[in-house]
Amino acid sequence: MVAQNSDKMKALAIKLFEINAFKFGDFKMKVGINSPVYFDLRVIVSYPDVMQIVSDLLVAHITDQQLSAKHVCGVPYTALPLATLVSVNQNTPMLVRRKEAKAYGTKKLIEGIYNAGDTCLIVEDVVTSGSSILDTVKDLQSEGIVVTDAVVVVDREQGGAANIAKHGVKMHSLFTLSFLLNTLHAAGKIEKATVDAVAKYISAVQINSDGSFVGGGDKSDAVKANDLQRTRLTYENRSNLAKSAVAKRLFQLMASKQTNLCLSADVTKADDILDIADKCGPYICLLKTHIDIVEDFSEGFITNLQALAKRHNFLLLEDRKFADIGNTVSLQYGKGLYKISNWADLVTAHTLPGRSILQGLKAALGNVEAGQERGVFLLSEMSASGNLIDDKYKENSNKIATEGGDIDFVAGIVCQSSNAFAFPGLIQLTPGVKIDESVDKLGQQYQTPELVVKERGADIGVVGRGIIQANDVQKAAITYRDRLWTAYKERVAK
Ligand code: S5P
Repeated sequence: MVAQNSDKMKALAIKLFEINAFKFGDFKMKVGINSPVYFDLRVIVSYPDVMQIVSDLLVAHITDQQLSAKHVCGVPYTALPLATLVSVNQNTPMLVRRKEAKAYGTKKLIEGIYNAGDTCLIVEDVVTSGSSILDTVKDLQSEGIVVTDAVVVVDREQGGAANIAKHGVKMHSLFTLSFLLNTLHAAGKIEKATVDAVAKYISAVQINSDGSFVGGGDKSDAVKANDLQRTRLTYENRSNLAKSAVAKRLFQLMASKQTNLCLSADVTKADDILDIADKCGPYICLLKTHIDIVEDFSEGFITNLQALAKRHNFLLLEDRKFADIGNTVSLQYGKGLYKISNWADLVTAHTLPGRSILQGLKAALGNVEAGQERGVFLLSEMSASGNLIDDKYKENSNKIATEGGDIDFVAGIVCQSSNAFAFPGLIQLTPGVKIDESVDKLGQQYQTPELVVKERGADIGVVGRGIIQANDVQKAAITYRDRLWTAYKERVAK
């Protein structure tokens, strides 16, 4: 790497992390096991400034390494726009490899003008085993094209360089995973524990080009030992990995106040809610409302509730469970009697309408000042017996929460089980918590604080009637706070 580009490289590493081109957590990989780091460089096409920097650095790297080839060819599909930019910037003709031969016409696998014996430089985004590069090399070689080098944006350092070297192709990477980890750590973006966990995993899981593991075995031990599984990380650590500003704030609040209790204040008189909020405020991280059950709603009530939230340091979650088209939820969130977006730090929403639910809610927010950010908890499971949610719905809900341009708005997921999502930057909110496991008359299913936190992955337990119907609400809040918090401490100490 040329010296003057080193600052640019560091800045780009941080930028890539900030735009979610890579994340830390516990992710399912193509090779069949989980990984503590996940790259998705597909997102960079949405950031022309990032595309520009990446392609400038690739061109500089190509010059620096003296890689002269007659053509460039990107590995489909993510690297195609990058290869295009490299081709245009250094005036090198491009070749395009099709993944499938056309069913009509020429049936060519390689598009562009070339002759047997021409040289070609491969451009790739992320390399794990190197198998995708080798697929492209094979198709080029069968046309008589000579490939000796590949320039790549990120080398995950899991054996890819050695695998492609066996086929006579040398890899030149802009970033190694180690460089990214060290840069993010030096910039205060990730903890030492994250760096160590990824490094440990990478050295344990080296992959052959056929997808098998070096040294054989299924490496399930390495996966079990994944220190970045969200349920093993502390709230402090996870606040650094969160993408939503409110999730960051809530994780920090939970850690400093030592509470993971959300009180569901499901009573119908404004003064009763204020009374419960005042008594239980010191022991909760969130106060959850159903504002449409309040019989004597007024703006003064909201002012008082916000004052209590400030005094006792908790956030407000309006459990509105939005579920309509974008335009309607935007109006329901920002307008009407309750003007929810004005006062609720967080709201809940169903994923039933798809991604537009996030866009609709966001549309209700104007310019948001720092400290006034808003967030949403998406429901991907329900505690009601006989609910219609199935595994596919759950999986798609997780995708909405973790992929796409609005994920900085998603603070967490409302669900009942630890397998609902993997990304540790999201908060699992689990309702249906009571000291005695039971079912109410209307199908609500309860589990104990210990079970939801230690077995079901809850980060925050939601307690309604377990507290509000107690003779002494404050004492009940303390009991639930203590039991949920102890369960969390035991979970992360394992
Ligand atoms: O699946 C769910 C999702 C939610 S947000 N199951 C739930 O019970 N809730 C809410 O949590 C519900 O609307 C209620 O406000 C609270 C549980 O109250 P409890 O009295 O049964 O503890």
